[in-house]
Amino acid sequence: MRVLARFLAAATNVAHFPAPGLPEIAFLGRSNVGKSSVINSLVGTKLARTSSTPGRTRSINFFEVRWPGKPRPELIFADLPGYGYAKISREISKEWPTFIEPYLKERPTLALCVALVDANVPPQQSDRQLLDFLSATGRDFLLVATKSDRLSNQQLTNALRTLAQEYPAARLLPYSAKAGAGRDELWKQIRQAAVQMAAAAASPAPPH
Ligand SMILES: Nc1nc2c(ncn2[C@@H]2O[C@H](COP(=O)(O)OP(=O)(O)OP(=O)(O)O)[C@@H](O)[C@H]2O)c(=O)[nH]1
Ligand SMILES: [Mg+2]
Repeated sequence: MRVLARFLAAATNVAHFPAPGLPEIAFLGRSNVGKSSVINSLVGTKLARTSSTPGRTRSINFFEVRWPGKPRPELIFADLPGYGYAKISREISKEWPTFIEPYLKERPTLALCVALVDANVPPQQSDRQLLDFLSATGRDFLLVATKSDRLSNQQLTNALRTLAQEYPAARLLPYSAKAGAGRDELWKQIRQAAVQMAAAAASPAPPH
């Protein structure tokens, strides 16, 4: 599937968030895990800036996504700053409560959190903290194991088994931005989450 996407806004505080409207998909994970690369592989262009140096993305970057032939955009992708690298963790941990945590807790249109972990590294404490935070906040999330192209089939099977043991409640999807593996399934999950949010918005819960 080809989509049209464009940069919408970069926010480093709550006041800069675009007005909530369309269903939003947030991409989260440790610095350098491949968040911006997953976004680029989904849309098929170099939309989000990527880098081999951790800490490239410092703001929440919003992109709107439109299907070809449709008059209006249907989705927002939010590329979030990474966490977990010692060098930048002090800054990020200062920033987290000021705009990232409010975004994850309060954004009314956040339909799905795509939580990325590197399939090449063992489960990390910082990932556990994020997933616990998302569960506690009641956010729907999908666990995506990135850079699967760097592993043999057997290594990938082992890595997925370890992740499934570590996070038994999570939906888990292997992915390679480089090879395109997992792209169709991730799109399916994203569209499903967006449709569910749009349906919920169309039929608000009855008053109680
Ligand atoms: N082999 C391989 N490398 C990847 C893949 N995805 C990302 N990379 C590489 O990993 C590095 C980091 O990618 P980014 O997409 O910038 O990571 P990020 O999570 O957005 O990083 P920050 O914005 O710094 O938090 C880059 O050098 C990418 O080329 C993948 O699927 N396979
Ligand atoms: Mg990035």
